[in-house]
Amino acid sequence: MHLSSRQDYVSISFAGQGSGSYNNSKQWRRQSCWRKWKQLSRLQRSLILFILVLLFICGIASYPSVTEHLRGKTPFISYESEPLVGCQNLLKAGIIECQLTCLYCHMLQRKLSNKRGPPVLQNRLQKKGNASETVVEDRAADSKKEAFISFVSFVLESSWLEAVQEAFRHAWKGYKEFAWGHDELRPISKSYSEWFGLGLTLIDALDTMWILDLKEEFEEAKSWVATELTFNKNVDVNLFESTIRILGGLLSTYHLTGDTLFLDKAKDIGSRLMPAFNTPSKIPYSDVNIGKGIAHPPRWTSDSTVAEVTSIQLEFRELSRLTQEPQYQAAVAEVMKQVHKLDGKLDGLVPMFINTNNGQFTHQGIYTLGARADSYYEYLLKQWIQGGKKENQLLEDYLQAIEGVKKNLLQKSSPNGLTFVGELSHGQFSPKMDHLVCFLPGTLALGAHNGLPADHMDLAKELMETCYQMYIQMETGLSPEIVHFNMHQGSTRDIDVKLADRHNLLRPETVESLFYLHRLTKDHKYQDWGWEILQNFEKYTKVSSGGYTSINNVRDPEYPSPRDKMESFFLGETLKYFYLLFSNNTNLISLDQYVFNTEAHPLPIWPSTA
Ligand code: DMJ
Repeated sequence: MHLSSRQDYVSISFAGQGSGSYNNSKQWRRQSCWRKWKQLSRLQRSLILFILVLLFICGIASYPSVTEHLRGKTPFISYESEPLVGCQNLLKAGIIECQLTCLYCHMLQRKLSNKRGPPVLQNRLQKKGNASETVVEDRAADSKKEAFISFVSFVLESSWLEAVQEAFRHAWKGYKEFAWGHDELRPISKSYSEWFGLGLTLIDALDTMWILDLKEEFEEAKSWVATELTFNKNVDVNLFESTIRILGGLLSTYHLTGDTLFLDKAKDIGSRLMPAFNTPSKIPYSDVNIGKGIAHPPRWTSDSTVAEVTSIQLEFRELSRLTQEPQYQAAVAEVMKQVHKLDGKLDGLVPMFINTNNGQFTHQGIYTLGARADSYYEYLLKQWIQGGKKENQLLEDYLQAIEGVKKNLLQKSSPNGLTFVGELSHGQFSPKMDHLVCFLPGTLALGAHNGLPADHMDLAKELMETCYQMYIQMETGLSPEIVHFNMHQGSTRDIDVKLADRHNLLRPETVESLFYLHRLTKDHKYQDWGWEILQNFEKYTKVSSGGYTSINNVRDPEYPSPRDKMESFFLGETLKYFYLLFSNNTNLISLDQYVFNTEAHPLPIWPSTA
């Protein structure tokens, strides 16, 4: 039998629970054992005792190697393996406390000898007999079950967290050897690519190393920041990308470590990005030369992307709070104020482009939660949370937009009825969904956690299932960049992928949402799903000499066709969210104290006096 989740562990182990004659049979077994023991000759008894002592000594002698294995590189319990065997191994390793050992043996024994019908029926028969005794036994069984669940969770948690640390070390090894101080690793060609020339991967990964407790790696990266990183460079950078990855990464690392090196660097890059806001409309340009202090739009247009100009607010607001210099917050607040008032929205949904000269939406009539609009919605909610839930306009825009999603973009697929978020183009619905949209389940769950309508959580759960299906329905178990859902009666599969959309860039959104869903519902199935996805990244994107690569074809497990690039967000976001997903410690970046920017950098929720 193949078992693939913690749920299976638990249900199998408890399958035999509920028999009414447990106490009597235990007594009977004990008495008959004692009788048999007394029937043995003195020589036989001595021999048995001698063997038991020998086994005990062997057990002690093998203890260091076993514990070493438990701490070792591969998780001790193979996720794919039969869980009962896994538990037996743990028993052999002697890491279960006495009571739990007995509990497990007891359950295993009862499972094997359970030939009297399903537990529900047994419970009913038992309840007919002696009601009060049953209540006591049920409670005892419940607490044993709880103990068992928390034990299994503990073992899985340690081995899964260690697997993420190991993945990070492997990615870091490639970056360190072939791309140190450059923007991105090209793991296949053992080289690097440059985007801004600012050590993007290193900066994006700083707080991940801190959170994953990789102190050595963190220290070497920190010393690069201290000695090598300079923003006094004649380079064009994208305002949005450098804000979320560099400014966001430096600010969060400052908060986690308290080291002012990172705050100084954050102030430096923040102030160098400000020329982007010098436009006729005050809607910022997409690009800025941080050495010359000159900003400009892309060569082919004077438009900026709506998601880009509305997803830099968390970072600039925080910079103002820390420096007590209001110009950063003022600049990004002006953008929100204008977008709030603009015509051209559909039930709170925004178009994808905005003009930097006149401040109006352009290319109107297309509405998506994917590329070019996604984080607008995310930052409405997160700014409201960051500021202590006082800025009502942000909340109203967010709530209206979610209603707009439900009314215009939400549909179900055929044949299995997966809920998905499509797109609207001039009144025409398209069942196309970007992987980027998978940030939405997490954002909805975060909103519900902060007092927004409970049906947001219901929708979050449905969309989470869809995003998971986007992975497991592919031959590699990895999601493509874009999927199309079938809506016609009689379709045989829910998800189609066009040839051009089959790539996977190691993106974080699904893992991010799994983290929120697990953290906020405590349902371990989300961890199980995440573990499955991590295994698939390991299998199809890991490069043996170091690093992980994006791939071209998630539908071809024989040749997924590596793209030779490890995006900085794989370390900044994907691995960080895996770690936070697998951790059961709700205080590890508490969602009541921090809000994550769209690049997974945690920034503090402002204290109410601020
Ligand atoms: C990241 O840079 C951010 O999460 C952004 O909001 C969307 N795209 C990438 C990751 O997919």
